[in-house]
Order: sequence, then structure tokens, then C-alpha cells
Amino acid sequence: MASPTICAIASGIGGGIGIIRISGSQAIQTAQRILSPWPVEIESHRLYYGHVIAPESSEVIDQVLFVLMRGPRSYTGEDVIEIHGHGGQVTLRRIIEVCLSVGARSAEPGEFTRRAFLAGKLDLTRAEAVASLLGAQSVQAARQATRQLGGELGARLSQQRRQVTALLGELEGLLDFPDLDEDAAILGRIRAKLSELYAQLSSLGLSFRAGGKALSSGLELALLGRTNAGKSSLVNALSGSERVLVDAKPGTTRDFVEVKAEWDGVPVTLIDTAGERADKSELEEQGLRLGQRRYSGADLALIVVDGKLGLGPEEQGLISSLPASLPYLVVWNKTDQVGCLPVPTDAVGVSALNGWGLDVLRKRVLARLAGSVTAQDELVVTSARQAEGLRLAAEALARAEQVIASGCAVEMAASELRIAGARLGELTGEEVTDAVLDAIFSRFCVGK
Ligand SMILES: Nc1nc2c(ncn2[C@@H]2O[C@H](COP(=O)(O)OP(=O)(O)O)[C@@H](O)[C@H]2O)c(=O)[nH]1
Ligand SMILES: [Mg+2]
Repeated sequence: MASPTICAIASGIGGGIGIIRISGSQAIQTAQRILSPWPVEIESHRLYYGHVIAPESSEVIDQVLFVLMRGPRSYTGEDVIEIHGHGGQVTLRRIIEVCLSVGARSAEPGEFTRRAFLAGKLDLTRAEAVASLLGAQSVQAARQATRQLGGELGARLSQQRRQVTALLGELEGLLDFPDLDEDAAILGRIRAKLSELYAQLSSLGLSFRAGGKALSSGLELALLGRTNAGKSSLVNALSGSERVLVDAKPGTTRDFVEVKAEWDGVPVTLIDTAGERADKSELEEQGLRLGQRRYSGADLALIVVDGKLGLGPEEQGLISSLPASLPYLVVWNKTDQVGCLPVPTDAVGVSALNGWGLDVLRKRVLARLAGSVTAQDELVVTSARQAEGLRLAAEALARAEQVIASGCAVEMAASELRIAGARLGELTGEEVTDAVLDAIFSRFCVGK
């Protein structure tokens, strides 16, 4: 079936050059009607000079370069024309209008990549990596996306899916030709293989919580503590900016303030809050409430303590009021001061004033929240969809193993293996529904 011809602005708007992409079975005919001069015999993958001309009025819209990439040697696998025009938004939109006037339609978000996937140009993990790469907010995020784009994750998952299919084949063989003596040995081997696959899939799935999330959405750290403990000073010191006001007078921070930083290639948002104190003003009270709502979803609370005062009822109260989902780390500040109390073993000693201990603190936080990301060679899963799919596949394998161990019917184990295979197939796209594809590609921008 011939696919409808689609077009979109594929580059950003406002750069020196803007790129319009046209893809589909009628891409050449569409381009031919709006580009002049059209080469007598157009060659694929060669750049031509010409004009975009409105067919009705013959008005020259832009001076451009254009290129044909004949399918299947193109991004989508179809005939693709790219027009390199001037980057102004009015001109680019007018070129799109001209394309539409000769029968192309506007591409939906991610539609080019979806076609590339359907044409077998990339598996689903690579298609998702395209979106991650475009959205990457840090060097580490871009690095992982590039790895996935290279196909490493897809290749691994597809190989694991083949192993599941092979095990399923063996089980089905047992069903067809039962032989009590041999079966026990075969089942033992299948169980061992299942445990091994289970361990691989679940640890890959867990890498999302242990780092993938850090890369895709960044880490959020809330700095909490009593007034004057040095929270705002620490936010400034940890982000290398003078973003937040600091003062010797307590109650300087009324509102919560968010400051962005990047630690070891991981995006970090530091949330500075109004401090706790007994005689707080109405405004501080309000600021505290707002702050609580904001930080309750953070990844870690840093309880900042004035090292000269130590852990008091204010801090204890704060710690016990933290949501159960929010872990905390005690940061012993002002260690530069004479009379600073000894740093407890589970706390990190720092000085916001002269920078002592800040590197240790950053390392501790990263090790705790993003351990597998900063270990360079580890492959991590960066989407919640992939983590969920891996968890479901791993659970099905664990159930299959239990079924075999408990001597239950082999059919039951086989059906669990089918589930595991299907979940893995959904991740690579070898076995995927339109609804899943819709959900994935709707996150893309138009033009990709
Ligand atoms: N000596 C010393 N003073 C600090 C340190 N950190 C903050 N301060 C001082 O403590 C006071 C309160 O700091 P601030 O950051 O506003 O505290 P916040 O209320 O917790 O945000 C200011 O006078 C800071 O200069 C530190 O590490 N050492
Ligand atoms: Mg403050």
C-alpha cells in the first residue's frame, strides 16, 4: 500500500538554514511541482540548487538547495526529499503551505521515525533513543541515548527474546514427546537458563531506578533544615552560582528556589527551601507549605545542619515529617568554624563557606542515586516503559521457573514463557500493537 506523502519542518526555526522534509510514495512528484529547475534526471543523494515556486501564483518563495534520498536508502525507507531553505519562520511555513497545496499532508509527531521503524530501519529501542537524544539535558543522557541509538539495547533484548523462544521450543518438545528419564535432565537445564535470564532482565530493569531516571529527568535534591544552617549558601556552592540570597539574619529565604546544576554529566535540580524556626512569620509559613508540596517528589532530602548547633529537635521533627518515599542524607555544615561538633559517621561534613567536603557530598549523592550511570560502561534503561516491560518479562520467567520447580504442568511454564517473549517483543518492537506505537511516537516532536 502506498503511504501518503507527509511533510514537516525538520530543523529548528530561526537558524540560518531550515530544513523541510518530504517523505512518501509521491515525494518526488510533490517536490517536482514546487521546485524549479527540476533536474532532467535527478540523482539520489546529490544536492541541487533551485527555487521553491508557488504553483498557482508562480511566486518565488525561497532560494534553496534540495536533495532526493531514494528509498530504501533514506531515513524512513521511502523516497525522501529534503529542502534546505532560509531559516526564517515565515519562509519555512510558506514552503510547507506550498507542499500542502500540491497534495502532501502535515506529518504527525514522530511520523518519520515511525515509518523508519515500520520499514525495519530501526528497532523500537533505537526509535525511542532518537527522542531521548533530542531531549537530552546532559552529556551523560546524550551518551546513553547515543548508545541505544547504536542498537546495543535492542540487540541485547532481541537476543534474550530468542533465548526465551528457544526455551519455549524445548518445553513444547517435552510436551510432544514425553520421556520421563530424559525430561528431568532437560527441565533442570531449562531452570538454570531461566534463572540466568531472570537475573539479566531484572538487573537491566532496575538500572532505570538506579540511574536511568536520573538521566532522563534529572535528580532533584531538596535542602532542608533550620534557618541559618547554610542551605542557601550550600545551594550556591553546589551549583557554582550566586543564585540565592544569603544573609546572617534568619528567615532570608521565604519562598523555595530551584537552581539547576550538572554533576558529572547528570542534571541536578537543587531546591532551596525556607528554613524551620519557632517564631516564623505568616509569609515564611506559606513559603514552607509551598516548598513541601514541591519537594515531596524529590529524589533525596539533604538535611543541612549547623555543625556548631548539631542535630536538634528541629531537625528530628523535619526528618520524621518527611514523606516515606523521600530518603535523606544529613549534611554537617560550617565545619570550618571553631567549636564545630564532630561529624556523625552517617553524615557528610562540609563547609559552604570554603568548599570543604563538597566533592565528597556530590559523589555520595551520585553513588546513591545514579550509581550505574556514572559507571561509564554500564548499559542503562532510560525509559519507564522499558523498565516496566523488563520487570514484567523477568517476573514471567521467575514464575515459569517456579512452576517447573514445583513439578506443575509444563504447559503452565510454557505459557509464562510466551508472556515473557511477548513483553520483550514489545520493547524491541518485534511484537507490538498500534496503541503502544501511538503512545511512543506521540512524545516525539513534529519533523522527527
Ligand atoms: N562559617 C560558615 N558560615 C556559613 C557557612 N554556610 C553558611 N554560613 C553563614 O550562615 C548564615 C546563614 O546562611 P544561609 O545560607 O542564608 O542559611 P539558610 O537560612 O539555611 O539558607 C550566613 O551568614 C552564611 O554566611 C559555612 O559553611 N561556614
Ligand atoms: Mg536560605
